[in-house]
Amino acid sequence: MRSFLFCTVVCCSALQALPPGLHTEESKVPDFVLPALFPEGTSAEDWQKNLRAETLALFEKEMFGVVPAIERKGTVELGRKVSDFLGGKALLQEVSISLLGDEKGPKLNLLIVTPAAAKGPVPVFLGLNFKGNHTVHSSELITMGEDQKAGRGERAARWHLEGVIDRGYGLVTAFYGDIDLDENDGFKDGIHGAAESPEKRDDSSWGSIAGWTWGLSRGLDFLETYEPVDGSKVVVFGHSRLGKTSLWAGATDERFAGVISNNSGCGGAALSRRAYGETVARINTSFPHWFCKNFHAYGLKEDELPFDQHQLVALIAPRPVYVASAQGDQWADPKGEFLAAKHAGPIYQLLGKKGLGQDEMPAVDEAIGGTVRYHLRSGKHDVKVYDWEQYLKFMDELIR
Ligand code: GTR
Repeated sequence: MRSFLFCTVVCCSALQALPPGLHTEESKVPDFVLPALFPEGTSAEDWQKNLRAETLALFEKEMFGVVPAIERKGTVELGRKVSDFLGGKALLQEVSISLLGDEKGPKLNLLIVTPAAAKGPVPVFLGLNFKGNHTVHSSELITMGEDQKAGRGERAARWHLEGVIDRGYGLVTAFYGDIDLDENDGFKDGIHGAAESPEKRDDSSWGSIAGWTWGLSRGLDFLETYEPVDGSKVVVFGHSRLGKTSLWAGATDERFAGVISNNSGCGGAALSRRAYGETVARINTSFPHWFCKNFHAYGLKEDELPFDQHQLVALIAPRPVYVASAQGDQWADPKGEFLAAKHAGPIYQLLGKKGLGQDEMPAVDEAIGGTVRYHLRSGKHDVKVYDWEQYLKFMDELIR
């Protein structure tokens, strides 16, 4: 009873803080019908050969935007190498990738940390960070990133670096602003402006999430050539807006062995049609640059979307995917995130894998699932040790 009362109080206070027109009340969720993943009678082969590509193309055109043809002549410069990092248990390598092979164009600065004791190439987590590589651990050996306002190790709690290394995995990260600054600047800066003149853009041109995603794939290009890493076991990870990005990266680049999407919310794993917490209208007002212009037309018209976010999760099949929510993150609609993971299940079954394996949301702090996994962590919008413990298990059981 006590915990029920507590939940009521939390929900009410979240509600008061919400902007007008938005809510976190289950009773206000409209009735909706989810678009079918595939027509009845579809075979695994039909999905792989045609339907998957058709679904992907819809998300491209109507939501994340189409990436222009970019001549990939990225050049790589090896930077700092430390063979006794973290007291000798890890190898650190920094790498700078000129994304367009042009000294003046954007550079993706990767921080790669792998276990020193590894007997061969290791599976890794690859994820963009919000504030610079130097924020993921307090060590002075990490080159200070672009955003020098952020302190060393400021975001260490979100990265669990030593725990990852101790378990035998690697961690690879880069500042997301290396690819495109998170600003609504008419796509003049970053990879968009460098790859294509802003005048050439149309309503289906790529937004920032597609830009970050494209950059992650360039990171993967390098990891495929870097000996300490097993390029066939790179799991793309992201939190919040970067959790939306990790889902899109897994959908667009099938070389990613798995996807982890932490508290991704609207435009990520949360079903748009629920319009609970952050809505399509709201996200396009607050962050008009994240998606393509076509997506803006679906504000308050979620029913007209030709897809919903369960289909984004389905695009990752048959590879492992983890969708994680937090109880105090009602803005991201935990139930909507759960439902997208659940309703992606039939694709996994079609391809011979197990989806979530249960229809009801699990209890708080209980991880569930087969190849599709889900949990609802207690606490706020964040990445905590509990989340990482589940992601390490996911690595052990589904990737390693
Ligand atoms: C919020 C936004 C969310 C989420 C989050 C984040 O302001 O409304 O969609 O992505 O930012 O990325 O931190």
